[in-house]
Amino acid sequence: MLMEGALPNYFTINGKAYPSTDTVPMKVGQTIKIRFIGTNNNFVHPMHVHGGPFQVVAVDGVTLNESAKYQADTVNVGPGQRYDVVWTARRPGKWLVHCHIPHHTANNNVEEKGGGGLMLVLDVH
Ligand SMILES: [Cu+2]
Repeated sequence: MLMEGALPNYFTINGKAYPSTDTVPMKVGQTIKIRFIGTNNNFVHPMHVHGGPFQVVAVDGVTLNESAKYQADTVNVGPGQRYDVVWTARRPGKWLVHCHIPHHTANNNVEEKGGGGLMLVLDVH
């Protein structure tokens, strides 16, 4: 993949690049709250979850009123922004949480297991 000039070629979730990111075991019917935090100063990350939409329940540390909560399958997490989303495990499978920018799911062009960077697996049984 063509990289973007002098931009970094590693991106991390909780300090780890896929496939070293933590896999989260879940059972059908369980929910998980994912807190996306844009901890960098340069990038917007369109964070996406496979396997069905999530509900956005808080933005920038403020819990949304019931009527303001909304469904989405991607949130654009900019520098300093925080999104809390709740995702329900609907079906068994390995569902990816990842950034939609290909460069951000690469590990300096030496990807393993089909990806890298901003990616982790929700392993639903
Ligand atoms: Cu990204």
